[in-house]
Amino acid sequence: MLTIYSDKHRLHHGTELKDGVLKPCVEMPDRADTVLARVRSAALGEIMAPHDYASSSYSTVHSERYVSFLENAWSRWVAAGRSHDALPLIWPVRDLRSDIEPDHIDGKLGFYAMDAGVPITAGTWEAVRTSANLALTGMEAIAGGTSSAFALCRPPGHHAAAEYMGGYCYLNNAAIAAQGFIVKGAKRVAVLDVDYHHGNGTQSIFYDRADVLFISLHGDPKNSYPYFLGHRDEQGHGAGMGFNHNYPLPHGTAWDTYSIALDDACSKLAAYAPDAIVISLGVDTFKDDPISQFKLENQDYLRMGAAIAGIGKPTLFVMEGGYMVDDIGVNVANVLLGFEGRR
Ligand code: 6XA
Ligand code: ZN
Repeated sequence: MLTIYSDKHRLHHGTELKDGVLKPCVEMPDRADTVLARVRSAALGEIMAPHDYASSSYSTVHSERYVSFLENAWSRWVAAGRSHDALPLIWPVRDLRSDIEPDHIDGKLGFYAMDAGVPITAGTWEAVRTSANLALTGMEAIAGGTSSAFALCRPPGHHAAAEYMGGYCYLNNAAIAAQGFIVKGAKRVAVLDVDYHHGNGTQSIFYDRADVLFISLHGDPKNSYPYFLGHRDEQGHGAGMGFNHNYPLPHGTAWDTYSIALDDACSKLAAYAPDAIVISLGVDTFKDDPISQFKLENQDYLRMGAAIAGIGKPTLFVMEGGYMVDDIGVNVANVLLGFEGRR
C-alpha cells in the first residue's frame, strides 16, 4: 500500500490543559515517527511526499475565515506580546453571542475552538496544512486508480468542524479528502471512523448531506470525549437524514462486542455502494491506550483491516489518534496489512 508522509509534522508539538494541569500534548511527534518506522519494517510499500495545495483546497469543508484564522493565529498571538503556546480561555457557550467574530486574538481563539487541547505554536500551521495535503495526495492517488493509500497525517483532524478546532485537530483531513473525491466526480463517498473518540467534526460537516455517509464507532459520549456529540439518535438532517450512524460503545469494549458493531457498519457501507471510502484510522481503541477505555489487542487490528477490505471499495486510510506510542506502529500497520490480506 502507498503511504504518504512528511516530516513537517515535527514542526507541531504543544501544550494542553489536561487534568487541571498544563502538560505537553500526548499527541506528540513520536507517534508518527513510530508509525513510519513500522510501515518501513513491515515493507508495506512505497512512501511518497505530499503535493502542495493552496489554502483554498481546505475551504471546501471549512469556512474561509476559519482557515485564515488558523493561518494567522500565531502571528496575532505574538503581536499581542505572548511567546508560549496559544490556547483558548473563553468560549461562546449557549446564550453568549457567536454571530460576531471578535477582533482580539483571545476572543478569536475561543470563537474557533471547542476545547483547550488545540495549542497553536510557531510551526503549527505548516504542520497542519501539510497534514491536510497528505490526505489530499492520497485522495488524488486513489481518484487516479490506486486501490488504497495511507495518509500518515499528524496532527489528526476528525474533531475539527467547518469553523472550529478541538481535540488536537485543526483541519479535518478525512473530510477534506472525502470532499476531494466528490470534487473529482464521485457520486457517493463514505467515511468510517474507528478512532476511540467520536468524529464530531466529520459528522458536523456532512450532517445534512446524502452524498457522504458517515459512520463512527466510539466510546459513548456520556462517558467519553467529546461528550457533546456522538449519540445513537444523531442520524442526519434534511437530505442527510439516514446518512449518519453512530455506534456508541461502553468502557471496556473488547473485540467480541466491537466486531459486532464493525460488521454492522461494514454492511451499511457495502449497501451504500460508495465510489470511495475514507477511514478515520485511530488506534486509541487499544487496551493500553493512556487516554481511552476500549480493550482491543494487537491482533484485532488485523481483523479490523480484513473487515474493511471486505467492503471491496477504493480505500483511503487517514491517521487520527492513538497514544500508546510503543504499540501504535504495530496496530496501524496491522490494520493496513489485514486490509491487504497479509499477516
Ligand atoms: C482531550 C482528549 C482529546 C481526544 C483526542 C483524540 N484532550 N481524538 O484522540 O480522536
Ligand atoms: Zn481519538
